[in-house]
Amino acid sequence: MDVRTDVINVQDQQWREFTLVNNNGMEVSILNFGGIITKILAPDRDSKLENVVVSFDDYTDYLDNPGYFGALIGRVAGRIENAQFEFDGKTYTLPKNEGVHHLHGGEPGFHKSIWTVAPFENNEEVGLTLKLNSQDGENGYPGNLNMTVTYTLNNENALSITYKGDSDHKTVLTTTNHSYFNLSGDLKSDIQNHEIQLDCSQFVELDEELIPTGNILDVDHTQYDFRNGRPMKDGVDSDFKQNLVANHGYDHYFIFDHSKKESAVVKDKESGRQLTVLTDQPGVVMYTSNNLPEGLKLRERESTKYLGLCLETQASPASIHHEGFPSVWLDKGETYFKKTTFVFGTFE
Ligand code: FUC
Repeated sequence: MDVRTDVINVQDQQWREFTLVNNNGMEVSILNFGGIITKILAPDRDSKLENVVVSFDDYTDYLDNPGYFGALIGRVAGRIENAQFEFDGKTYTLPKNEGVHHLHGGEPGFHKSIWTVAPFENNEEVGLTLKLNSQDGENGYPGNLNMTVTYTLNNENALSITYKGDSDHKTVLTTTNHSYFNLSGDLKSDIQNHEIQLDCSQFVELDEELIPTGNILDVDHTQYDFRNGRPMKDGVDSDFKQNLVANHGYDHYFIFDHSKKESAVVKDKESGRQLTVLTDQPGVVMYTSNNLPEGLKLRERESTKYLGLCLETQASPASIHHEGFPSVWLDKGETYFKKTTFVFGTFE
């Protein structure tokens, strides 16, 4: 196992890229800018290592990165309705960076911050510790927040991400990683034939602006029932209102039943790659890149719709305005601790 370090010059900035390598030759590359995962080399059923995430060819494009490729997201992943919230008689106003709403922590959020990174290695794994202090009032959020994110890779081809945070004031926090997975390898095909299994019997209804209506719907008899596996394209071809609202696909928060060890399993028959997601988060936003612009210059090719699958494990920002949703509130002095593991396996 090993950690390689490279220096990347991007305009007037100097970034570092760290590459975690395990004994199977699997590699995960991560930038100190945004904690962005720029590459994951994972084996197909013939042990061929290929990239399984969407990434830019020219790293300068990460300065803009409107799709949040590979990035750490915070303080609050997802949309905060009308970019404001209230507690203790005070209204907190956040930047409106999507219409009248606030998306993915605002600009620059965790995804455009330079994190302090330290590599480490032990008998079981190689990893990185990333640290960031977010000041009281930054992007409108209350409280000084100390964040530590840890990426580890072991010899079982498991990439784990742990998120730890605490604040000196009551605040809101739910973090995630915004990687777009594509198990075909080197973006050979889009993800429409990826088969996805989710341990979820409920999902959150969205309005036309992708804001939760406050209703939680049952997946029964809909294209949202992934409990026994379903190809992603079912949501593309569907005329179910929720799929239409998401621009022909999925962009929804699913609530985990946590009835199984595996919260999500994604399979690509062609390559034989399988991605298993284990998490202690209460749910996941499954986004099938329905709004990915065409023609972006990616590492292997130009972008097209449905090129990546995001599995954004997190709580629900709808909890700020509605009862009964997995909460994003963090009390003063409380420790936020969450872990998600992505295991890259194969099947015959
Ligand atoms: C996901 C989606 C959004 C958005 C963004 C880039 O998290 O929920 O709709 O397009 O990614």
